Amino acid sequence: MQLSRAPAIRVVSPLASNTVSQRPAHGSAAVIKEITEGLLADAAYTSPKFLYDSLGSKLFEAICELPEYYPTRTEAGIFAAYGADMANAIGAGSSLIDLGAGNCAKAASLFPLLKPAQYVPVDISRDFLLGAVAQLQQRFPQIEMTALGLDFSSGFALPDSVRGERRVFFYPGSSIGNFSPEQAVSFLRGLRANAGEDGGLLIGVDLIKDHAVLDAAYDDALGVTGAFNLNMLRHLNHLIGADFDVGQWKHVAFFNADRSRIEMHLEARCPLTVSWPGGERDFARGERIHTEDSYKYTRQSFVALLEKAGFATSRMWTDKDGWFAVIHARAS
Ligand code: AVI
Repeated sequence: MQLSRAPAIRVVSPLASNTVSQRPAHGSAAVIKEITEGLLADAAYTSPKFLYDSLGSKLFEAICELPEYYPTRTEAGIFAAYGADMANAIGAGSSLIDLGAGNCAKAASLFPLLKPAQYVPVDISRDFLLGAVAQLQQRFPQIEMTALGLDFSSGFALPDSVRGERRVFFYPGSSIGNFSPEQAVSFLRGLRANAGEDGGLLIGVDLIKDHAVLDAAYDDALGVTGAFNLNMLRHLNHLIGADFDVGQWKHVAFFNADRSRIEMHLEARCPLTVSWPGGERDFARGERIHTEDSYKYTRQSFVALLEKAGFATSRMWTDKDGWFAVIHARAS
């Protein structure tokens, strides 16, 4: 239960108090400002992007292996069963732009069917991408490859090195669910603008299902998702020089049916104070920091979202239980 009482927040000058943290901050000024604003808000929150430091990324990979976390294997099953159908819908010779490509494995498994003319993996970590692309280029020498290191979540324009015709955005993994529906529409509008008139989108979307299945996927028995969530506190300590004590917090995740989303929070186990250079906040026992939302859609509600963004749905493929959908949408 979330406690509703005025939060005890103090913004302090680093020089005016000897109670504030002496830890060094490693984040940029913009990152420190963003995190501080969230921690000092009445209902504290952080952006889910801070879940992904190097340990967080490894924990997310482990989540994808968990029996409870059905999205990864369900989507992989849909690609395996309907990849040829998808290739027919999209056609050979596209420029495949892979958003959040990571190790490029998902897209690469579709190359023999999709036969793109160009492959453009996009990820924040360009160095990581370059290693993966160098290996891929040897396996698929006929595909032109150009890696882009950028944060595409807040809008982007593609450089001239990306072919202008037949641009197909590839956005698997239901990452679209980590945007609010309003943010998702504006993100998809950005893709639509970059896709041009002959472009499209191949996207993975997690669907609403039995709430117990959803709850378990984000609160697994081994506690890997809990570790993933709690690890954010270590990352915040590094970025803003805070003194979060991970042992004082617990992972909370549940499906909020009214908002059609999984919510992840970190909840204070006892009354505590968190300090960092420039700020300090008291948390009551049971008070939470909201760390992530993962929106779940019906087929109809996601098609409506795509339409709002200027896409027309061409085909949709789902698993036999209707838990997950892969959609090909065309620029309408
Ligand atoms: C990356 N994203 C699609 C995952 C999700 O399911 O929302 C992140 C995640 N959070 C907890 N478990 C997985």
